[in-house]
Amino acid sequence: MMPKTNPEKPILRVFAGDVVSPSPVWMMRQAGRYLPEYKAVRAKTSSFLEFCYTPDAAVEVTLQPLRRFGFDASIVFADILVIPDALGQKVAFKEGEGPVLDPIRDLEGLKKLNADGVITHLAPIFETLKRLSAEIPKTTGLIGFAGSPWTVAVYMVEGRGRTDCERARAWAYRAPDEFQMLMDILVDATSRYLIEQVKSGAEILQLFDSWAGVLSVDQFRKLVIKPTRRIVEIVKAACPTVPIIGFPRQCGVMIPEFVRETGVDGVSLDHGVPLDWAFREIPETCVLQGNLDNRLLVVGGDALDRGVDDILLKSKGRRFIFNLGHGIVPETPPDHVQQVIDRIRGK
Ligand code: 1CP
Repeated sequence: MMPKTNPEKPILRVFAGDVVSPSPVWMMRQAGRYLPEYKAVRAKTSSFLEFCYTPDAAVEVTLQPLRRFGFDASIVFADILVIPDALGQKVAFKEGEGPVLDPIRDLEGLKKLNADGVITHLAPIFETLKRLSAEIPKTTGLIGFAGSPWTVAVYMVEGRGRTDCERARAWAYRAPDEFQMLMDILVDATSRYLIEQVKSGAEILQLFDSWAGVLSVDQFRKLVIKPTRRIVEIVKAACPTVPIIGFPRQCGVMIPEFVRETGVDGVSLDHGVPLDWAFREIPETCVLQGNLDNRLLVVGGDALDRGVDDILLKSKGRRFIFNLGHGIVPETPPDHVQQVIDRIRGK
């Protein structure tokens, strides 16, 4: 169990072992295009990565949802694809299309990756974290994050999002040693990146494994559980008290094994996971986070209230962090976010 680091922050109290009521709340992608004030700042920079590497802009858009909604945690504004960028792969974000990368599909491509400059390249993100830890309210937790090796590898190999990951899955079967090289590079770069985030002020870390659900059981153990466990070990060796949240999206019945084998302190659940089942199957030492359907947040009204109430009922008396099952989508009306916060806090 974690030491009681900062009793003023409800989210850290949950990790320290307390049942906190009402549960702390934050939302994945709480900064972003659903907020007009985000679009206004974003419009000033053409390249999305450059935007992530500009501390003035990144601090501002991280703070925007806190000002509006008073979330219990703030997540540093960056992206999971800064790691391939820092390794020397070409990464671009195209309007309406999302990320586009120069794909890596063979040993030649792997050999071009260079991990030496990762920390220097990502220095602006550490600067953003330092400023945020001075600027956020004293009751708000500061979350740092990275993509998990498998999910980042999917983008590196496929060259884009919205995929069924066929090339990455085939490569991992066809040439497991080569694919392992890629995973090793990512475990090393991601661990160093996360440790530096903690040194810069991150109080909690989240690992996003958005594509974990496409793997067979054997490959899930090899490409999700093992690398996650390595990262947890390396980060904990340097930063023993920082809570780490895993997010193995769409992994259903594999989630208890994921928690047991990786040593994460918390697990973020997608909306397909029955919360009562998760509370039964996952040891109480692991904090659960989740898992409102992000579509309900678009719909609003009574349906949204019922969705929130169901989660509140099932998580009553437990160590829990209220969140979505996946990130806020751009078409979400900001008022619906406020509706959820008010309902949780009984206003
Ligand atoms: O136009 C814009 O402004 C770009 C939209 C955008 C934003 C706001 C992208 C492009 N990334 C982000 C920020 C971001 N991404 C954050 C910090 C903001 C916050 O949470 O408040 C975080 C935590 C992420 C994480 C991320 N990026 C994930 C994991 C979570 C998830 O959604 O599954 C993934 C898969 C990405 C890749 C990515 N970056 C951007 C897009 C549109 C995507 C998804 C592409 C796809 O469809 O596969």
